[in-house]
Amino acid sequence: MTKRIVVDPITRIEGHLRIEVIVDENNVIQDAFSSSTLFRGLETIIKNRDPRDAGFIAQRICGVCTYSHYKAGISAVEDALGITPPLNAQLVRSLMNIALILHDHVVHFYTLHGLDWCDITSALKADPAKAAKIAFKYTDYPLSAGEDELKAVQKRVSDFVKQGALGPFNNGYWGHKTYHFSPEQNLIVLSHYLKLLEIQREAAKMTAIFGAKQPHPQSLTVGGITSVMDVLDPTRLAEWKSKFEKVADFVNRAYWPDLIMAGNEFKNEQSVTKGCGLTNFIAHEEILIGKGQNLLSSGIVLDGDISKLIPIDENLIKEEVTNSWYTYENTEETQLQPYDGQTNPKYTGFKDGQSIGPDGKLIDTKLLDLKGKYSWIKSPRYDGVPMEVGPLAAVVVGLAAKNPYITPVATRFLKESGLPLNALFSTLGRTAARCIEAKVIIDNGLKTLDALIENLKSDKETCAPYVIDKNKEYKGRYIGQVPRGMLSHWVRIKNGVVENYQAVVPSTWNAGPRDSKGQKGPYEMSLIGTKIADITKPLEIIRTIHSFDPCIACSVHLMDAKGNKISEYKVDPAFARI
Ligand code: NFE
Ligand code: MG
Repeated sequence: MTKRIVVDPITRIEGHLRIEVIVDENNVIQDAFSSSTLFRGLETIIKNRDPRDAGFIAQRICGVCTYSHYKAGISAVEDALGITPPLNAQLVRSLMNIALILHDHVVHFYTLHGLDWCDITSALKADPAKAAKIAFKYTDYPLSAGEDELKAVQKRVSDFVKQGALGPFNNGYWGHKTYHFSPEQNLIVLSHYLKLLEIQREAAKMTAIFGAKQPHPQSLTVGGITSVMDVLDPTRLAEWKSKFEKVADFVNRAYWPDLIMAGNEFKNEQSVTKGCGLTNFIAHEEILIGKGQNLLSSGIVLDGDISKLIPIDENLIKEEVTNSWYTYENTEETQLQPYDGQTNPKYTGFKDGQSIGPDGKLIDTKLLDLKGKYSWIKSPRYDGVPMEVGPLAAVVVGLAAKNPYITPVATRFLKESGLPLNALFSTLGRTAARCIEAKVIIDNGLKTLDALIENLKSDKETCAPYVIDKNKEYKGRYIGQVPRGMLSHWVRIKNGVVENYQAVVPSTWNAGPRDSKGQKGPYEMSLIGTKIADITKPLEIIRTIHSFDPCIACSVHLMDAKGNKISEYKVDPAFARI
């Protein structure tokens, strides 16, 4: 007999995500459903506004990758108006993107995902002297892993635990059999978990140097940038560089070795190595390091075949809403290209049913309507096919493109962790790919700063002039790569205002529900075949979903523009998991 497991909400992510899976009598996942239960509305708000404001409003799509949507909104309007921003502006935008991606990746692995790999309670039993020695196995210069530092970490956390208030560590599945680090290895990761709190501040400041603040920077404008005084001030450039070096040091001496250790210790854990299910990947070039030169590559890899790199035809990017709480009106099409995309909500609710309760017994509850609409997220498709986006896609596409920056780093990772190439197509590979991408960026990010300094010697331009002709119609888009994968914004301008605006966001690609052909999205496919060791503690589901770094605010980007109450939600703590 099959049983339904519900995890709602998945925490340590942005937004509200519900996962329902169906397991067989051996607790192996047979089917999976990804649902956003959050409703917002930014695409609609941008309509009828001045196009120069689109980026400012679009960045409110998210509180995490605010800058991604800001840059995308500004760039889409520039594309529509035929504006090329000066090289200085392009390079400064790239410095901000570097800062955001590095910030997101380290925060993701430690704050959001780390406790899926690291068992805090085990770390408290570790021998710090032994742990300090073990740290040298993974790097010649371990960070925050000296014996005294590790003792202090242990004391700090055990004092906290003794108070009986576990705080951020409450409700964890400590002792779960799919944790594979030794107590000493857990202590090393725990030490980095705490150290990261300092490092993430430095990374956030890197964006603020050229953005005035972070989150929600303010210095991009259609045509260029406004942070001219910062760009012309050598001390500001040096400040960015010194913070970059601190983050780079953390990536080299903590993040990279910890992921090598995870590769070593989890390589036989079925729930993280069993394969993605869906092995279609799409990624876009990004991270300008010099005029016309990007660190990351564009393209598509189908069925995990990295011997073939397929170029992207952007007309084939479409979204459908068959299983999403929307309708398409005045059209026969099931999928719409984003220039003509629609955002019309149609909520159909939940169904009565039974699922596994926290004690393993069946309980009556509200469940997703598996035959109907079940998510606020749309289903993006490329040429009708679902695709995974994100750092794993960037690495896979980079390998297919023989990208000279990505290939050696990915190869080194596989060698040091002892994993075969096909191990990349898994939860473990997805988590590793984020670290590989971070390493590619820290190895090359200063090229962008050097290119800016060099260009400033002969060119001080920061903004291109332009006019908006109210009698003309325009359309344009931005397609690029942001922390969670390929992002595109699409705008039509008419009568001097935005006529239509659509964002097709990384987490939408990954978290979207089935389409009219029954093709499942990447989250759903990645769970099928996973064996759950204990159905009352579905850590395997959480670990795999966290490996995508979900951002549900981004993927829905819908709300009532007038601030009206649309619906009321009550979260049942019985289903919430850290
Ligand atoms: Ni809200 Fe985002 C990123 C964008 S969404 S975090 O990265 O765009 O997946
Ligand atoms: Mg959208």
